[in-house]
Amino acid sequence: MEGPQLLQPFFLLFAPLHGLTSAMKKDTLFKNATLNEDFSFNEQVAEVFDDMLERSVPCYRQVMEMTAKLISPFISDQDHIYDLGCSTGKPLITLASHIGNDTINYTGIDNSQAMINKARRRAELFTTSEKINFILGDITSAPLKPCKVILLNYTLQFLRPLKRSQLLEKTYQALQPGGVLILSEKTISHHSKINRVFIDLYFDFKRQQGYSEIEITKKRETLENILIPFSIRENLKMLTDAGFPQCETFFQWFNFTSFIARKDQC
Ligand code: GEK
Repeated sequence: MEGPQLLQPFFLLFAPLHGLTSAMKKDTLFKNATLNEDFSFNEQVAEVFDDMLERSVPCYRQVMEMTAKLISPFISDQDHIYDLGCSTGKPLITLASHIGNDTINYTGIDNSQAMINKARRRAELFTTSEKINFILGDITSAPLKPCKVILLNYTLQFLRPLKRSQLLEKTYQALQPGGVLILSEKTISHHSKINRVFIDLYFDFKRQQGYSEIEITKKRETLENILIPFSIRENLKMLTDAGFPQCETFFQWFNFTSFIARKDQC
């Protein structure tokens, strides 16, 4: 996926993105045991966010690469791709370089000013494209133009349940016939023992990523009432209820799952 043959003239400036990755600022936010503030996607979080995500979301890069492969057959020239909850813009900019089609329009939306500032800076540094835009806005109320792909990765889980269904309905309405929604979420199992084992394996993963016990505990406590995961079944039901007739999971790592939902071609 990362060979130079994928780079189109339009994205030639993408090449140093790997350099940027290696210069990512390390996430040590929860090292300080006295940190008691409510979690928000502020300047401090945006600063270390790329490192935080790669060390907190198992197989994050693989899911991004799978997403690029998966959506390619569904898009054609001039299509529009959205990333809702785009954070620092890395997924959308990476995706654009993988797709390598300079007629596609990309829009990232996030309600954190710090994230959008970072995404815009990244776009200036790593692309020459005027077709990648980052908008500050609430994804639950921002209007969406007709589009072929919507990414909604690790963000729906932060919305209240009613808002989740409404947002999925909105994505269904915005997608053109044959368009796809890519949804990735932290998930739970309704079987308590299996759920416990999944969570323990996730904490092992975080330890392997270099997070200490205190960091893991602090982050879990901080996110407890903010990030509320649903099960795979509940997510699939929400997608079906929102109107999507075609839904599949395409990736699962214990308590992390990615889905594809497609609108009929008509
Ligand atoms: C990735 N998708 O790298 N409106 C707009 N943005 C929101 C809202 C909202 N209502 N609620 C939360 N956000 C990315 C990762 S991170 C996941 C997404 C995580 C934004 C929030 O500001 C943050 O940038 C993002 O959703 C969630 O694939 O932090 O675990």
